[in-house]
Amino acid sequence: MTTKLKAALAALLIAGSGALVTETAAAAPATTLQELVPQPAQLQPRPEITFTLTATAKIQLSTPDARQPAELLAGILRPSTGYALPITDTVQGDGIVLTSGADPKTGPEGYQLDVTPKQVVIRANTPAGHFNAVQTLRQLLPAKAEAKTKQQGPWQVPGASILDHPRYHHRGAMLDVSRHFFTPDQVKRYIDQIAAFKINYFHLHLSDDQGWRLEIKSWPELTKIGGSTEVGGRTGKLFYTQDQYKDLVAYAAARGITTIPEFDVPGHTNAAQASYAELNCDGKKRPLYTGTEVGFSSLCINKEITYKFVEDVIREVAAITPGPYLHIGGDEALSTPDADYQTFMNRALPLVKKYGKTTVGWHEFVKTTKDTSTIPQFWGTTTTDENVAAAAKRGNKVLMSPANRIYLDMKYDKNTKLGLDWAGLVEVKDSYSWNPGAYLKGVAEQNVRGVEAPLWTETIKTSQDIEYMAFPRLPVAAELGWAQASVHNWDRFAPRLGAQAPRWKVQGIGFYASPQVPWKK
Ligand code: IFG
Repeated sequence: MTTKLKAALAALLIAGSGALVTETAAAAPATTLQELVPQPAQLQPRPEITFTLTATAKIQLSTPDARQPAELLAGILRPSTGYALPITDTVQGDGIVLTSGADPKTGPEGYQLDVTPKQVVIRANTPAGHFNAVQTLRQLLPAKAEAKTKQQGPWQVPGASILDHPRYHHRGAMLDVSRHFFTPDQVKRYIDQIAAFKINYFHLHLSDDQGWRLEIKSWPELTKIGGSTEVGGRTGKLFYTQDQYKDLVAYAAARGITTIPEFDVPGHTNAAQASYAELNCDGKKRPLYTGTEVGFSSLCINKEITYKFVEDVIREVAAITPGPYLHIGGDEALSTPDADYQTFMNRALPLVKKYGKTTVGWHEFVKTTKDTSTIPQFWGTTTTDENVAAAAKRGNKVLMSPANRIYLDMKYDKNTKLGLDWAGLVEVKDSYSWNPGAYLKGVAEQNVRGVEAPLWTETIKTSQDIEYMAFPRLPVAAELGWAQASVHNWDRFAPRLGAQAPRWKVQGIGFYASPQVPWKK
């Protein structure tokens, strides 16, 4: 019954009987508890409790695990509330407490969050748990908490007891900085945006036919020449120095995110082959390429220098990548004969191990190895792939990125100006309507490592372009990666997704207002 109808009915009763009719209890107002994305595993509303963050509140830590998460939270709330929000090492008084001693059910990435009248108490047993709790607390506060300038309060958090933990370990976002180059600040903006949804892996696609984007000291022409242009022909110093890359890795880590750098080999290599003649079988440099075709390039499989090149790249990148993974690409090697592809992987994969890292690769590579520690990233548009199923059977964990579900560069519909449509048109509901744990034949829940949403940038040039394509489907990927399979239901999820809109507006995110979603004003 609508509130208006209730009021009319109450008025009628009063008019009719003359007796004072107590106002029918209005339905509990929708609070931010019903708006959380991703949805927590366990949430018990405590409607009798409301916490209000006040000017004297402190952020109180009882574990060093919480230091960086606390600083992240303070960095978000100090500008919008105007409060000092000092971070203290003693737990005492009003404010936000980050402590250890979480229920073991929270596992390595979960947390508990309990709202009391004077404190919001976060318990987690790891830094990851505290980072994830901070992202939830952000969403429990009013949307204006996201503002960069001082807003009027009150800064209320609805009463609740939350015990949360993710469905999958790997919840990823990929940004292709090769087709179009993005500055460190543009990359950091995207890192900020994915962190808000508990994404914990950031995959940087750093080389392709159109650009080599990371300085390799032993092969300086890779960026001097290979990093001098992009799709469409813009020229400049379109690459990251190693210091800039390290800064991006640290920026992501300060938000609980592990960076996975990708150097795509043996295909997608024109930028490298335009930089060094000796990397080409005919000893001639390739011209720089600013188009958007794929599959025409291949390293020269039978030349020794190819493997010196690959080893030098892996060595230098591994040395500045604290995370355990390197991505070697391996996709669309259409100009590399199968036998040569096998030869190449036989030599490249051990090099990743030699430098202490674990290989991630687009799923084609997995037919070349029996190493079950390697991670095939499935990007197909089918629901069967015998090589991936065979690998899963051997014990490889599959990272799910089906292009016709979660490629963020796919057009939403035929009117979408940006993006491509080779995998089909992918509306928001299409991105949601699949189960990563039962999508690929022979790849069951226990064979899935997680979900990653790639954004390829053939047609994407600005942060606004990134945000139009990533929102709202990136939060959808985050929901699929985090929320329990049991709550997978579009009719329940869509309103939660729609309730994020005020927050995104405050953050200046120009999202696609899909007609499929009830957007909150
Ligand atoms: N496939 C290519 C990408 C990019 C993409 C655009 C993979 C693994 C099409 N490879 O996706 O380089 O061009 O949607």
